[in-house]
Amino acid sequence: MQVVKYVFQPHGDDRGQLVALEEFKDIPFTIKRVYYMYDTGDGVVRGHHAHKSLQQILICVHGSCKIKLDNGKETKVVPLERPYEGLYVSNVMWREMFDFSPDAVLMVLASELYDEADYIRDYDEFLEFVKNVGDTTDGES
Ligand code: T46
Repeated sequence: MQVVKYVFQPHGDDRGQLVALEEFKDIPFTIKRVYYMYDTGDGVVRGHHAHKSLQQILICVHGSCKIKLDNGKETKVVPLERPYEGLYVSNVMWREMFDFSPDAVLMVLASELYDEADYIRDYDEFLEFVKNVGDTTDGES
């Protein structure tokens, strides 16, 4: 599985840092939705699902967390601990978010509006979906 992590350009000066993200320049899709999670309790694991079509970029804009990616054949754990790094999560990828620091703010840029019908919440169903669609679209080899 190929993990795609973007390193964005911080525009720093003596006031601090600023990161700007533009669709198709820094982000490989149209950004239709932004959401973020914070105040995540100790030991909490979020996610536990995949998406049929949705593509996303996860950015831990404050604090740190870890993302487990599972394409049905392989799993990888990716730490997110810098506000200028973004993890690309393709469709057909099981994800879990865990090990949130108390101050973590995980922001997500999404290619589609919220649609419950796009979620696969059952792991066996996910494995079946992977089998039927063939390889995931994350460029793995
Ligand atoms: C994903 C990971 C990284 C909405 O009303 N609109 C939204 O856009 C989202 C994302 C959620 N919600 C509601 C649905 C639930 O009642 O917010 C509640 C929590 O959502 P969920 O349990 O799906 O959150 P996570 O952290 O398990 O998963 C989220 C995204 O849903 C998912 O697409 O890839 O973050």
